[in-house]
Amino acid sequence: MEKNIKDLEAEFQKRIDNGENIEAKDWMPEKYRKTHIRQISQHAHSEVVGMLPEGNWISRAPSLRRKVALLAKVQDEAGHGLYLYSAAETLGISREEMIEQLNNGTAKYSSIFNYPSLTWADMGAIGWLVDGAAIINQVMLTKTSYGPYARAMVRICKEESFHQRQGYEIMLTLCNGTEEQKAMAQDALNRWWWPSLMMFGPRDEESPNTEQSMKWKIKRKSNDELRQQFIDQTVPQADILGLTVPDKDLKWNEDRGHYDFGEIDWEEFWNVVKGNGLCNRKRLKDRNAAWDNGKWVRDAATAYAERQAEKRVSKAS
Ligand code: FAQ
Repeated sequence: MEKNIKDLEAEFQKRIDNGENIEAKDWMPEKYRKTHIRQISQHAHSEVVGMLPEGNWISRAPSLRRKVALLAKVQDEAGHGLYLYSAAETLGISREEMIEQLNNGTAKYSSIFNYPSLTWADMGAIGWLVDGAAIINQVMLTKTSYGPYARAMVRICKEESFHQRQGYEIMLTLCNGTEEQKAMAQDALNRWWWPSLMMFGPRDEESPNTEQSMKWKIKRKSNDELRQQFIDQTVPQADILGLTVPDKDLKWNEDRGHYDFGEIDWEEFWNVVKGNGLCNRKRLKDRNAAWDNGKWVRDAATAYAERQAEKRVSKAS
């Protein structure tokens, strides 16, 4: 006898509760599939758009060593985008559809990449803070319930940890340098601190997706829990650098065992998410140009693959 949807859903939830991974060919509720397509594709787009603020500095890195490291980091982000697009494709959406959604502005990507990278110190701040925030969020995702996403995240996290160290080392060098260099590092921290806190998403009570995503173990910790973890971890790192976190309300709370912190400007956050940040339009323009200018490469690769396939067929016959 065919099972009804309620039985299937109950069995599915039981598998999740037992800590089993869900695989591409397993039965899953339509909403679980759609939530994953949404989150994984947004994540992939973030990695791809995330290359732009750093790509801006590759040709201006202050030494060959810095250039090589930054180039490797940006290439890693491209790779992360590709693993993630592949993971999303297992759920029945094509890469072309996802890229079309990014390029026509209907898909979201992380708010953080709509801020400009103005000085070399921004490369330090992005690695330290943005990759630092990304790792905290993504370590949790290595245990997410959807197998292809969880497995992609394992490798991504290893690479993000190199990225974070690369950024912190830039900050450390600047902070041990001249007064002017230290001031540059402080200025970068001032500009990137609050947008980094926004990366974790809205407050839990304003987050429509968290409750269901926690039940399905897509998220293992809430936006606010992860944000607090990031602050508790990062403030002592700023102290080592001798920099001041730009929050007058930041204070260790002995009773909570956490830092208290000031109010995030949520109006700014939603404004950026809606497409009105400092760089939203430029980011989309650049992604569209990259897509259009890369057409000849895609066409050549497809023609080559077809030729190879034809050769295999004629050899076999
Ligand atoms: N920006 O209900 P929630 C990186 C949207 S990768 C823009 O809390 P959810 C690597 C959210 O989509 C960084 N939109 O949503 C790198 C939802 O809208 P929707 C990216 C945001 O999904 C480093 C609405 O607000 N990481 O940095 C943002 O449960 C350096 C309501 O929010 C990931 O994508 C935001 N910050 O939780 C690369 C990790 N926050 O879709 C280059 C995977 C929220 O309903 C250089 N994603 N929204 O229309 C996640 O963990 C989750 O999706 C959250 C949001 C935590 C981001």
